[in-house]
Amino acid sequence: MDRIILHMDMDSFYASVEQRENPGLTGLAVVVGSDPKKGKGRGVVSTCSYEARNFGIHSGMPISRAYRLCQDAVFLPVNMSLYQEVSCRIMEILRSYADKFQQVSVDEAFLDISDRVQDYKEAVQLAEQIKSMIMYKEKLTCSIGIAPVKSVAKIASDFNKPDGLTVVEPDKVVGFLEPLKVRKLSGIGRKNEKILTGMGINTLGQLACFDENKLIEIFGKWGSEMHSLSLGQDESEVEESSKIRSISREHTFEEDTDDPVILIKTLDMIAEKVCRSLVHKGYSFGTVSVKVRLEDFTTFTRAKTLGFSSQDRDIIKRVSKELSSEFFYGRKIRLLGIRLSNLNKSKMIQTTFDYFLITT
Ligand code: TTP
Ligand code: MG
Repeated sequence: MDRIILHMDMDSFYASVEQRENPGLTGLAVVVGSDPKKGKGRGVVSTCSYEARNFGIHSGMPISRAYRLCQDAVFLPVNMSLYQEVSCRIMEILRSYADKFQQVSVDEAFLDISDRVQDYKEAVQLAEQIKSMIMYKEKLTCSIGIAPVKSVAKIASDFNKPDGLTVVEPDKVVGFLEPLKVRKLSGIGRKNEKILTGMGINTLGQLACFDENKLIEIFGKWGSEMHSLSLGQDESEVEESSKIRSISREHTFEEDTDDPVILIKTLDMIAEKVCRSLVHKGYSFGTVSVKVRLEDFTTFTRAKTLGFSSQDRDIIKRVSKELSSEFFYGRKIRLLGIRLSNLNKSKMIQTTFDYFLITT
């Protein structure tokens, strides 16, 4: 029997939460990012409201560029503990609507609703209920895609944002995918897109018509997978994400260095990245490890267990410096890395000065 899969993704998530918290921001161009300093900081845009998107601002853009595009925008720092708390509540709402549930990121989840509804008409009603419930409880909008497989449901939720609801019934899947750019397929990033367009493949329809063996020659196993996905064939199940054991990031220097300023700056940068990934995946950590590889490739690791669970990037920065500083003098370093382990899925309660983590 055909499955019915629902994918939900919140609209301009961090920015919408900020607008909800401060109704004075409704209808304004709001940019949320690290180090915003009223548009003059050196950080990047995490996300922005749809009003700000009209000016060409988007995630990943330097804050300074966003400021040049729209000087009237309101620039806000990332209040991750708040978004995480809202995310936890939204995920609880979603969980109650499906037997099989899979949270994919802080604002996105799959639900297998095959056992809850008889057909696509009922699926639409269920999606409308979910949207109303999220609006009622959290005063936020989301977009939903419904399709027989996960990859198509995900594309569908993005199809008519914000506040969208897009349904792709089984007999419409091939026609729906056909005109879309290859980049719409999750897994095809900028690099693969460039290779594909170089081969004359711009759309998923063109990818579907392309010789699968040639794709395998170029991309290996992934070539065969992307070919199936372009035809809307995706067997993957909705399942609770298997528990991740650790999250790590590394940096190899272009030139080996013993400059403590560069080393500390790099460690901070790695800490930012690894923390972002941790929070995005909805985890807290109990242990920080560092990896230091010297110019002769000897590699050292050091670890510290906190005794509590945290998502605090300053703790990652402080502990990783503490653990690696013994290597920062006299010897040239080739690579630095940070690993967070002892991970827990976490719910957060915010207090005035700090937040506590409740492990679920
Ligand atoms: P997305 O769902 O990709 O974006 P969004 O919810 O802001 O907007 P959309 O309506 O297009 O879905 O990401 C969810 C949150 O993750 C987003 O609000 C902020 C964060 N994020 C980053 O911090 N950096 C990034 O580069 C991206 C893409 C998202
Ligand atoms: Mg989103």
